[in-house]
Amino acid sequence: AGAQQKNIFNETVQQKKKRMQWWTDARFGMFIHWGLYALPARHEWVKNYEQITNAGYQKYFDNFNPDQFDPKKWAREAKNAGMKYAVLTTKHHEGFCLFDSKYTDYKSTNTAAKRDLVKEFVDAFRAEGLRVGFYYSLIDWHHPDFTIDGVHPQRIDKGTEADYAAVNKGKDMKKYQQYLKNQITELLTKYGKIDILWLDFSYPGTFGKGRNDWASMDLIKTIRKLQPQIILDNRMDLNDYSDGYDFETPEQVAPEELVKYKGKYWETCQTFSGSWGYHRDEHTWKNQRQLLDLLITSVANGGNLILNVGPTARGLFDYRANRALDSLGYWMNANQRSVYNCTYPANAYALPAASNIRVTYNPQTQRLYLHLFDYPADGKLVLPGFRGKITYAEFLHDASEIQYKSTGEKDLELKLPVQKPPYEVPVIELMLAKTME
Ligand code: H79
Repeated sequence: AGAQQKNIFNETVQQKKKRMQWWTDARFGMFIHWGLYALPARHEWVKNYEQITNAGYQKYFDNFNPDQFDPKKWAREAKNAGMKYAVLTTKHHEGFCLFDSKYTDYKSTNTAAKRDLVKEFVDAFRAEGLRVGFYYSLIDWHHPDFTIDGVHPQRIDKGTEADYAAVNKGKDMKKYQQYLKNQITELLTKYGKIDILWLDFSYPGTFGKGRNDWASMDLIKTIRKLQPQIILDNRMDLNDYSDGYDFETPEQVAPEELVKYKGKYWETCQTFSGSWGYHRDEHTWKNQRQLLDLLITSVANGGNLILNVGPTARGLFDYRANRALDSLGYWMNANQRSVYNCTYPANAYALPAASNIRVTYNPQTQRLYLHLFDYPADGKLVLPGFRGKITYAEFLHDASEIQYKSTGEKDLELKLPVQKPPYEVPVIELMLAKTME
């Protein structure tokens, strides 16, 4: 046994499990990255990548006018894709706030939008029965007290230490800490119950920022006090405390890497095309198969997928996002039972990796779901070691029986139609003979 992990609060494992239940059942959410960076439309890090000053960035604030913003439409689009929750950037690294904060003028109410966009988002998504979460950036490239980091090897503006000292003269991170706390308090008190808080991000070290910069320990106490049920990501640099966060956040990783997180609470976040903010000229978008792979492989390893949309500066999901969401909705409409409330099965129900079948399992109904990423050309599917393990087999999308017989010593052979069903990844539902240990 390893050293006992430190903790801040007194929640038991069972209490946490109960608090997390809706989230682990939901499995699939929508991330929404929206801010002034939708105007340049060339990545949400544009201000940093191109070293744009506040003055140079001002034109995006002056021209922000999302005349087609309709969060009810966003909510319907998320719901139709099978998503159960949504997390919106209330403020990204650029510092622009989509809500009517008392603590800054750099906010949507002072633009042509004239409205608290966060409030409208919350109301619209709640009305569609979706859970709501807030992304809030710990990093802030606009706030006057936020210091510029030292000579980091990965930074493109390689100044000297003296240059940084000059830039940071008179800045006071203590004041920024108070700003963080004030704004998070606003977000957690003015919009009703908030289901998720997604703080982003820490990069502790000589040239970075972490818990001492954000006053994380004080902040997490405020968060837990204001919203005791909220589910919190792991980016405030308190990962050495078992309850310094609720879930891990592998960002833009390949599906093959997700097996590492099995047994933890986790959510992988992913983009359609690479950028989180709307990016006009990024043309390599993941196809339906890649998106299904991310979703199904997440569930098959006991985790969630939060898939990002970057709305345009006018407030619409662009046609590529809509096409992708529609394709997921088509699949989910027929196959969602293998996603919601599901997780990985016991090892005895695993299948050889070469079969390219991802297995999910619903502990409540004792059903197993086989996701066929490869479809057998002759319709014969052998399940090694499955003899005596099931009482019935059917396709999930139409509940049509799949006949099977014993083969070898311990195996089953399923007789699938030679014609593949009209789903990129067909799903077989198996009723288990006995309760899985
Ligand atoms: O909001 C989305 C991204 O904008 C944000 N997280 C998702 C959800 C994100 N972007 N990048 N990252 C998180 C990680 C980036 C790390 C680095 Fe650096 C940026 C490595 C080098 C430049 C900052 C400076 C951290 C280390 C040096």
